[in-house]
Amino acid sequence: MERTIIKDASEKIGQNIRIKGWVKNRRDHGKLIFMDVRDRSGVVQVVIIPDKEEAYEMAKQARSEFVVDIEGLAKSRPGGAANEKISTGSVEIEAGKFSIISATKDDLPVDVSVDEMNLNLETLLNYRSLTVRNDKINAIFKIYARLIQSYGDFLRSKDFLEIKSPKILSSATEGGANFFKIKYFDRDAFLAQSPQFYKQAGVGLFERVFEIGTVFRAEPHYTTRHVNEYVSLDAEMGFIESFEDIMAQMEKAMAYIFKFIGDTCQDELEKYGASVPEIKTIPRIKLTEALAILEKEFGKKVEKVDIDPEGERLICQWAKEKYGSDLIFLTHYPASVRPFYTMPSKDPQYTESFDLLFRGVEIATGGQRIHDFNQLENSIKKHGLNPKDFKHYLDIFRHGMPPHGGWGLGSERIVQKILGLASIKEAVLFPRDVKRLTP
Ligand code: AMO
Repeated sequence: MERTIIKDASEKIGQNIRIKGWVKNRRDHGKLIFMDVRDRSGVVQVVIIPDKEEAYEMAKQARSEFVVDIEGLAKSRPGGAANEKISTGSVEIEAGKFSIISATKDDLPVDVSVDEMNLNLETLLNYRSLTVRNDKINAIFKIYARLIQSYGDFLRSKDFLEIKSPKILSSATEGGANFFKIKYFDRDAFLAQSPQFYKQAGVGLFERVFEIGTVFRAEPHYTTRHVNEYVSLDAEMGFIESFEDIMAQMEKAMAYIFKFIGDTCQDELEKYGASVPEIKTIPRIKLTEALAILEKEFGKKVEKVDIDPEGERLICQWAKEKYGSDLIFLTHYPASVRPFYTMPSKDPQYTESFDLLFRGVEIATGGQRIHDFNQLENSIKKHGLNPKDFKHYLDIFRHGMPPHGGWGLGSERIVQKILGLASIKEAVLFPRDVKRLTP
């Protein structure tokens, strides 16, 4: 008999159906055995009665997380339809045949059948191949997948071409100290910190490009917002009038993504009591203004050049109170804290760049780039770097480049902030941090 996916069982009441999945839990009531069985689409209750002798003997051996194959009659579940909150829904299957496809090898280290596992982060991550089976943890990655899907869908609809750039590079893209050096045959190479140079090359080739790709950061920190390998959602577009065009495009992208997640992930969001913001406009203020607000409104002593994590949290709180917005753009970062490729403002102390903050955390950086060869070469020198080391990057600008810019958006931070997860690592299936290279 063909397999029925559990969510379709409700359309087959009165029929014999076959389901396959994992035993979520087993409850014995007198002579009856009840099991919740889970597949990719949902959970259904199965009842096994002693009269069906063979099935009953097999079911007696089954334990949580065994993989099973069950045939039986799909019946309307008393009270189930009336109470949609019953997690296993309105159907019950009365088993006629029961077989075990795969048993668990050892006792389970954690119980994944409960609504709230309340595990510490280490345990949650150490047993990833089991803990993600929990419905609430599983939901994180369904939302993550919708984020990736909607990001691509939006940019394709705006005529951006999807590209994939190399992650093994001959030099560190963004400079700084947070790059991983690797052995590449008989020489050294670096893992890409961002697709920055390649997406700019993409503008010269295709005008508008985007990339969804893994990047690597050798940040030796233990924070709730850094991992050493993350997926960056990048975009880059040509023929802009100013960096306002980029923020406008980004605003539309965020509005689309949040709406899509809201529309498609209601069940998943509910498990966290979470909601997505509804975006109309995202307020934009200069970084210098933000720093002044922090000083005036929160009495926060600030550095004159940049904003720290506490400042980001407070300025988001301010944006929420003043504009009712969960997001805010901070613009015109000082040239001293931006990479050499950033377009300077009329006042060259500042740049045509921005950060996007969401619920207290920076989720994106972007801006206009220098597109003139000579200006770029000078900027490289001004930053104390050697243009010879950037030969291939500079080549991009030899053959005609339009004014352009784009952004890099941290995918995991978005999901972390949508769901209110304590650590970004909860939003990564198999995260990498300073200590963690496994599982
Ligand atoms: P930046 O270095 O600010 O900019 O990175 C962009 C965004 O990537 C995310 N991010 C991280 N997420 C998790 N762990 C990390 N260690 C980590 N580091 C960064 C953040 C951040 O806002 N090339 C520029 C982008 C551009 O201008 O287009 C860049 O990479 O959400």
